[in-house]
Amino acid sequence: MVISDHVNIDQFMAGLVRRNPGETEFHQAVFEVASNVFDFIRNKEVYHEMQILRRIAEPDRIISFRVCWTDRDGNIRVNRGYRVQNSNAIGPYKGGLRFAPTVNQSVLKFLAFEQTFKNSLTGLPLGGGKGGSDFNPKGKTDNEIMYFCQSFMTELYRHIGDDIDVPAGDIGVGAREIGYLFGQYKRLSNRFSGVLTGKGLEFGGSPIRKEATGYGVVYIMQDMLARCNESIEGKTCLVSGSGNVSTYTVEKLIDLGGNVVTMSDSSGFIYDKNGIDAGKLEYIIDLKTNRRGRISEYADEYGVPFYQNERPWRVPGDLVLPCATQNELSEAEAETLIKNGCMAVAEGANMPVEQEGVQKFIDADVLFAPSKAANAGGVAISGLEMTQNSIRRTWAKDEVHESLRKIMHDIHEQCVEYGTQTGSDRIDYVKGANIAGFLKVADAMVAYGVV
Ligand code: NDP
Ligand code: 2IT
Repeated sequence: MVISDHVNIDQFMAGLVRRNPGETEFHQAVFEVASNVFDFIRNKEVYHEMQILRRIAEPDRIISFRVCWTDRDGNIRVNRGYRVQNSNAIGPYKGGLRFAPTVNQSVLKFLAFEQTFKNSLTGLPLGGGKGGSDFNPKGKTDNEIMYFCQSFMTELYRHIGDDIDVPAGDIGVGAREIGYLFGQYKRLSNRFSGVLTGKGLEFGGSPIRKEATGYGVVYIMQDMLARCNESIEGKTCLVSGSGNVSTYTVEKLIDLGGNVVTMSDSSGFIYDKNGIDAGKLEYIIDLKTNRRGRISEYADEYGVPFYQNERPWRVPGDLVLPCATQNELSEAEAETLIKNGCMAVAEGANMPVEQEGVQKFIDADVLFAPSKAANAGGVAISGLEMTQNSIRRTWAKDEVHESLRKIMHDIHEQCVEYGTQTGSDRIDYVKGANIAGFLKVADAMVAYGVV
């Protein structure tokens, strides 16, 4: 007799919630995938028999560890570090590290779960993982950051490796942190290997990696619009965040003729109705990466309004690109954006739009590229960085950039293939990305048997 998981989605979710109490972000991410996949596999017995979804939603392992370090005043500080290794069905675990006080197991499990499908969509041999710490980098000196990174890596290094698990950056982890982490890995292991991505160009980094996520978000937006005979040129664009993903999203939007009027950080947003141009963006990059300043300084510099503790979504705009963090755009804000005439959304951050908000956009026929498709350009170029490291050469910038463009286009096409609605030419990109991402991982798992 076949014992299958022929349960309905409510029963499936009830079990997941019971096994993972209080992990609301994780529940949200699994529900989003499961609601599409359940429908798709209704008549595909093998995925039920092998309990594929149940198994992908249980991480291979979660490593949690103490990170001690000493601050500038000599106080001993204790943080918690994690690595969630979700699935290595199609390649080594791969995904970023996040340093932020909001980090907890639920957030990292949602991110590792999402990463598994995102990485599959890239077409590269990459499994899914995520890690980080509740360490708050804000206001810390360079030395404090370095000591923290060294202590964090002193535990993490025994769990990672170029064929095992390859971390990268995420919120609060950029070029500076990757440098410190890689330096410590090299010191502890006495190996120079591609164990982290997003490295400096001098020590194995890839051209275009720092730009890749943001450029990729705009490329998928461009492809969605092109399918409807539209373009970015002349459109008013609302962007949130002012970190790595946001800045290169804005750079590419400007390049393609978009008029970007908002950017933000966790303290509020600026509204520049004349548009952020290349010169103003240079100011933001210097402000954020070199001076580690706040977006409110832009308002002083250019004489535009700054709205403290507010998010940009009440500003009217055509294209919406949330690039800061999860659940930063609510259902009510989605309704406001729709009322104000927005035509397309591309999620630069991971799961920035709340579940009910996503449904509002889809129901209103707003083009909607979900994060696992829209922001996959970053990890895709990380995958190419791993390839360059293992063959010990660096490809030219143009070559890598062309690969990014092609990978994003392929992701768009996979969404079209699996997200086309019967009897309509509308594409449900959420459904398309979930199913296309699921299939490759699921088929690999079927091939391995019960492991
Ligand atoms: P950064 O640390 O470079 O920038 C994060 C930005 O988001 C900052 O402006 C930050 O403001 C803002 N932000 C962070 N937390 C909050 C919050 N709770 N509320 C409002 N604003 C907030 O990170 P990234 O740009 O790398 O990452 C941004 C998003 O993109 C994340 O969701 C990440 O998972 C995702 N992503 C990143 C990739 C990458 O390659 N880096 C790849 C794919 C996805 P402040 O400075 O005030 O904290
Ligand atoms: O969410 C993400 O895709 C990332 N933070 C990038 C992961 C990576 O390994 O480059």
